[in-house]
Amino acid sequence: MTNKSTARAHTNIALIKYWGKANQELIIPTNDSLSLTLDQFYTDTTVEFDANLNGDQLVLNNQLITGKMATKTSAFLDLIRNMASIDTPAKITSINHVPTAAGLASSASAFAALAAAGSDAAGLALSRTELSRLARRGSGSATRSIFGGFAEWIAGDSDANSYAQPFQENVTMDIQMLTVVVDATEKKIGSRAGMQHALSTSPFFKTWVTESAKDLVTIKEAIKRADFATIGEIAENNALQMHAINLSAKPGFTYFNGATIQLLNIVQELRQQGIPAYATMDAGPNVKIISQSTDTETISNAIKSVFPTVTLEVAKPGPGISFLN
Ligand code: 2P0
Repeated sequence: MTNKSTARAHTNIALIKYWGKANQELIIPTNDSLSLTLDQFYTDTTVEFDANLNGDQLVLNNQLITGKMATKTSAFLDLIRNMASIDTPAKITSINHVPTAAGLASSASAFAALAAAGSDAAGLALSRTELSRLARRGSGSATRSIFGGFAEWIAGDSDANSYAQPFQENVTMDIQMLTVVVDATEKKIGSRAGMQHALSTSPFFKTWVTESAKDLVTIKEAIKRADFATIGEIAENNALQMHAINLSAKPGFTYFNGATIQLLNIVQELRQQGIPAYATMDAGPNVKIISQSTDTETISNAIKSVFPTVTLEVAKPGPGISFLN
């Protein structure tokens, strides 16, 4: 048995959002979702099982980590240890190439890389479907990061049938995410608490689930025919619907700040000028602009005229999980 393995996983941004859990312990979502894996942002993780250790050891970006994150990582490794019938502690070394200032969630790439490296180091030869199921137990969005390009998470209704599958791994159309970082501070309401509160209290939650199912059908057809405008329209509207669920919760809340609204206006104005640009937002105020490479400069200039010091990052479709052994 090899006892050490290194894996790389890229982040993903959902075009049809996952927002709500039917089962909180197993992380079974209330609706299917669809995302684009990105090339620019990824996590490299090495797991080494070592009987000489007193307990698990987590080193993230060259820093020894204790507390909540370390506990969550050990709990996740316990799933792997149970599957492999071992009880050996492990050293987990992880480098996050998701710049903290990018305001992009790193839990997707983090748990996808940990699932792959951990299971491989434990001698489990998991299929990508099995890896996707395992990654899901760490963080819902991680289930989609096993695959490259456009990936679809089938909600399912049990641990066995809730996993992602590739929808289109090799993306040939011109599509990118231009990330606008307006706020790099940690969110006040984590996605786990936010989505559960919205599910329990928004009177529109059921509508969110049914509308997302329709959006998924439309966007998949649009992806197949490389219809950029329809992909963008559906994705922007789906994101706004997700955020409307939060506003309509009791009490209502939002991840938006003033800059988010300003950026939404800029994107709308760009469209009025004939530039196909569409916005999507996750559990934070930063805006990801779904756009085409030919328009990067025009869009960047429009943003910089209002936010001169803002950080912009461009990411293209990226690959699924890989091993660096
Ligand atoms: C998504 N997000 O589909 C949605 C849209 C944020 C907004 O998945 O509780 O960190 O660990 O399953 O995956 C972020 O939530 O939540 C997320 P958990 P996760 O990408």
